[in-house]
Amino acid sequence: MVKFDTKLTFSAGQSSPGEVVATLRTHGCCLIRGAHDRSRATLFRDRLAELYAEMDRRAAEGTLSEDDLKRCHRYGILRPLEHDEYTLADGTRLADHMIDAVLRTPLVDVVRGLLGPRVSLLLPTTHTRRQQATQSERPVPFHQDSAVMRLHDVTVLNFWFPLDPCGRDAPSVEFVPWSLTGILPHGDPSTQGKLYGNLEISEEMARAVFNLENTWHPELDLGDVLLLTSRVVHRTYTRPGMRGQRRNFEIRFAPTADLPREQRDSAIAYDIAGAPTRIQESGPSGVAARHATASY
Ligand SMILES: O=C(O)CCC(=O)C(=O)O
Repeated sequence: MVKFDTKLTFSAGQSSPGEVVATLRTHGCCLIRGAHDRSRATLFRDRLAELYAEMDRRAAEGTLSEDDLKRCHRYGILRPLEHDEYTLADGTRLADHMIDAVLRTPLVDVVRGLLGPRVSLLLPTTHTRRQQATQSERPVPFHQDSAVMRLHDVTVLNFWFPLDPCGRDAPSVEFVPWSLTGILPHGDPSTQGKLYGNLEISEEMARAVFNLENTWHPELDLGDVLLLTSRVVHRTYTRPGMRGQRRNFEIRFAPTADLPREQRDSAIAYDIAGAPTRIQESGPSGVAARHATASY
C-alpha cells in the first residue's frame, strides 16, 4: 500500500495533466490532493446532510416514491442532476457545483488528455453517495464500472470527490491499482439476490487473479479527488471498527463518439477543446433528465 501511495498521489498545481493521464493509463486510478475547494465542499456536504435526512424521513414514513426507494435510498444515492431545486444557500445548483468542480478547474485538462476534446457527462452514474459503517445494506463489492455500465469498449473517467474524511473511521474506496484491458467474470450466482449481486467480482475470483495484499486505499479528506477509469477493479473500503459515515459525489465522462447511441442520447455533450461549452443539440436538460437505467 505504501508504495502505491507515492506512485498514485499527486498535489494540485504540482503535477502535469500528462503525468496524471499516464498514471491513469497504467494504474487505472490516482489521487489528487487539494483539487477541490474545501469551503465549497463543506457547504455542499452540509446541504447533502439535509437532503439525506429528508430522504430517510420520507422512507421511514412511507412517502418516498417507489422509484426513489429503488434507485436512490437503498444505494445511498441522490441525483442532483435530476433536481434543479437542489441548491446551496447562494442559489448554486448542486449539479452545477459537481460539473464545475471538473470542467471549470484544471481537472478538465486531464479529461481532455485522456478522453479527447468531445466528451459526454454520463447522467445515470453521476450522483452523490453515502456509505455508513453501520448501514444495513452491504457496501459496494469488487467490480469494474465498465461491466456495470455495459460499456466494455469505452474508457470512462470517474472523478470521486470525498465530502467527509474517510479511509480510517469511515468507509472509503479500495483499488486493485492496475488498468486492465478486459472485463473479469462477474455476477456471482451466490449473491444474485443481494444488492450489487449482478456486478460483483467474487472475492475468490479477485484472489485468483490478483495479490490482494497489494490493494490501495488511501485516506481521504475534503479537497481531495480520486480519479478512476472504468476497468480498474475496486470496491468500498471498510474495516471492522469503523464507525463513521462518508458522503461523496462522483461524476463520469466518456468520449462522445465512443458511446453507443442510447447512452449518447441520454448524456450531456461538451466541447472541451477550449473553454468548455455544452453542445446544446444533444442530451436532456435539467429535471427532464430522468433515467430508468440500472443504478449501482
Ligand atoms: O463509493 C463507494 O463506496 C464505491 C463507489 C464505487 O464503487 C463506484 O463509484 O464505482
